[in-house]
Amino acid sequence: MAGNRTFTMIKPDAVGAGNTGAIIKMIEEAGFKIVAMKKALLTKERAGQFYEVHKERPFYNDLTTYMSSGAIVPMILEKDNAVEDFRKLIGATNPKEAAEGTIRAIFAESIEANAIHGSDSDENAEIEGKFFFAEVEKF
Ligand code: DGI
Repeated sequence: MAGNRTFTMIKPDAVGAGNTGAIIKMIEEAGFKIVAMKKALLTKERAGQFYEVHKERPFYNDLTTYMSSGAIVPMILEKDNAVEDFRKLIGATNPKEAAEGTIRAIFAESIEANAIHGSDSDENAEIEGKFFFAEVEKF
């Protein structure tokens, strides 16, 4: 049986630093299958929609400016227990607290420019995947 799915995007700091390939390699080596992938640029407005749940937070304006500052690489990934296992692979939001060997521990620059996103629930994985991809782009 196919595993379930999560959504991720490699963020502007990591794409800009040329770490896209190294991060995708870690994702595939951890057993995730890439179901959909592209390179994209978010406008500040679309970044604001993606992070709508954070709109009352003090860092919302900086976050949406940062997330629209350069290219991102969104992906839908498939694996058993995808959401939880992927959050383990990327590590804590703040790279100073991220476990050794996690993607954020290796590649993140700061709590804001933290290299990669990972959905926090199956429901959000579905919503976030639809934000970037049409059904015909998923294989
Ligand atoms: O699910 P996560 O990405 O690990 O974390 P989250 O959903 O709590 O926050 C979404 C993003 O917002 C996070 O990846 C980086 C940014 N962020 C979260 N907390 C802070 C923050 N940015 C700043 N500048 N300060 C924060 O305290």
